[in-house]
Amino acid sequence: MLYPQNNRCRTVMDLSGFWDLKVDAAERGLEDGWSRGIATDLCAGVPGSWNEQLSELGLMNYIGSVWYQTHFTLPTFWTGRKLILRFGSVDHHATVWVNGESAGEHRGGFLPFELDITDLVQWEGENVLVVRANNVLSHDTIPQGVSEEDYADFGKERDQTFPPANFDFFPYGGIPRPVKLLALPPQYISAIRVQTRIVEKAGQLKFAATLSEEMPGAAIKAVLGDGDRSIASQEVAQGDLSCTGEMQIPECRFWSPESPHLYRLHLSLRDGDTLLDEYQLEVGIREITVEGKELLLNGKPVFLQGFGKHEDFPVLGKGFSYPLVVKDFQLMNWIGANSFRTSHYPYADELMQLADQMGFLVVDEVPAVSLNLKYATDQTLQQHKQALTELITRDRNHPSVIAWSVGNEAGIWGEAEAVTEKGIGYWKDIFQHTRELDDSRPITLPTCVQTRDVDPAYLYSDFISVNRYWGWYEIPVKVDEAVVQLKSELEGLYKRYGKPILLSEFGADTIEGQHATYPQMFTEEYQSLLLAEYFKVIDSLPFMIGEHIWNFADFRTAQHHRRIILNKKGVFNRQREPKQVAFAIRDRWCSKSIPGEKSGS
Ligand code: BDP
Repeated sequence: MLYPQNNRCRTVMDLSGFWDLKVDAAERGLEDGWSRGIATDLCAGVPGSWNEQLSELGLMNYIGSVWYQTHFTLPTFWTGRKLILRFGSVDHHATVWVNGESAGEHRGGFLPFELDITDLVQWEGENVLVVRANNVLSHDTIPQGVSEEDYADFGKERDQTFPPANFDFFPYGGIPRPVKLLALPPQYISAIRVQTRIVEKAGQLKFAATLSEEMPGAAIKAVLGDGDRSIASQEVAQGDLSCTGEMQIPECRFWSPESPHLYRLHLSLRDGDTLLDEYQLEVGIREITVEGKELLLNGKPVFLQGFGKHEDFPVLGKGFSYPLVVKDFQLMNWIGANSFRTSHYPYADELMQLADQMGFLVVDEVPAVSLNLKYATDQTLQQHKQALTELITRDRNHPSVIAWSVGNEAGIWGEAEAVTEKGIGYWKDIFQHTRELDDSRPITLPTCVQTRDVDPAYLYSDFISVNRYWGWYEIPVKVDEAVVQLKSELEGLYKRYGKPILLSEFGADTIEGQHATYPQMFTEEYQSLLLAEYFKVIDSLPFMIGEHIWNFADFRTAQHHRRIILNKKGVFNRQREPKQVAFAIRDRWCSKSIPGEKSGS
């Protein structure tokens, strides 16, 4: 799926704004004809989650359907164009109508989808766009939902959250990312895939453009630009529905965190002298591999220093905000981070574009968080595969994406199925599906302590990712004992599987302003102590390829006695102010002689 772009052949209309809103707690909307239009005095900001912005109307903890509506008028010069409605994401299931006619639906949040509405619009007067967003999750969805019966089944009634959530972040709902209407030419480029490698010190760029239909006689002209210069060009004729080509760049500036150089690949689709369509893609030329105990970027070892993050901010919920992304990335630069994981779901397209520009190394995660294998069904597997397909087709051209994370902490419920036949078969299938979609990046799956050293993730991952809370959930307060466990566990995993390891989560809840002269959980000193001791372990193990602290910033969770409104493991608070530990991390990460490389390696 190509990100919307304005150019000589394409136009984008942004539908962000105040949309009408009507809550459908009784699920009567369909029957009562709301698809033709809703009558309401309420509105919500789109993009945005409905929860915090409308908490006064009782929507803070709402799980169910909410109907949204907006209007748009088409410019006459769009006549004859193909009209595509594009949602950056709807959490979690969307049903869409235009002028009362069904335009389609999409299951699964956090990922974009497009609907062709060319035949549904009217050219005179206003068009009515109605969307039903529903955030109900179940055993069959990705992520999975959870119920009272599930807690009882596992004897974990005290772990129940409000609203029920099978994960440790707030179950927001709504339309959190931009909605756009695209006017495409009748014949157009529908997808582009680029793959880059280094061959004998030169850059190699392979591209494949898919066309909307067969166009005998049409050809694609590809021009690779660097600043004002054109450095390579090629014309390729159509074979089936796609045009493929390959370029060599002898004096190549490879993409890396220290020098995130982007070339511009401009593709134009022509039939003789007629320009049918064009698209310009920013491409970074780089290669990422796992060899022995190292992660190599452009053939050199790279050490991932950064965070697990969340999309979360007061009032916005998971709503996209340009300034917030800039702020977070500036803070990551300030602290010396070169990497982050999109825990626990794909982040907004726009954020990924800035990661390319600013040179962050991203572990890109699908929303399969805390999968409970006991309850997983064929449908869960299908949804999981669909989410992976959508994620990879959306993000495969980003140089910043250096690995796919196919889930997070399966087996956290302690169910036997996670590590026996069912779990092993499930993950084998998921890893295979991912590799078929993209074999140019490593694949990983962060594990939890519950699945010990027999998690199927270890069998199939190219590098191992472990989330560990020794010194917090396990062996709290006795940090010296905790890190002994950590070290012996990491050594055991390396010995058994022989794969490099990323410590993909570790941290301590910390209330800014709380202090103690002795080890006291929740104080700023305790967070500093725990992280410092973890760093010593990491530095002593040659097979470690990175440290992702949990979390970049405090974030809202569902209500539970374990959480004081937020998960407080942030190095920054929810408003993005630094806690005390931020300065020590900055000293560590900024003092590395070569940014992005582990000192002494
Ligand atoms: C890990 C989860 C993460 C949680 C974290 C925590 O991967 O989503 O937020 O624990 O408890 O198990 O802080």
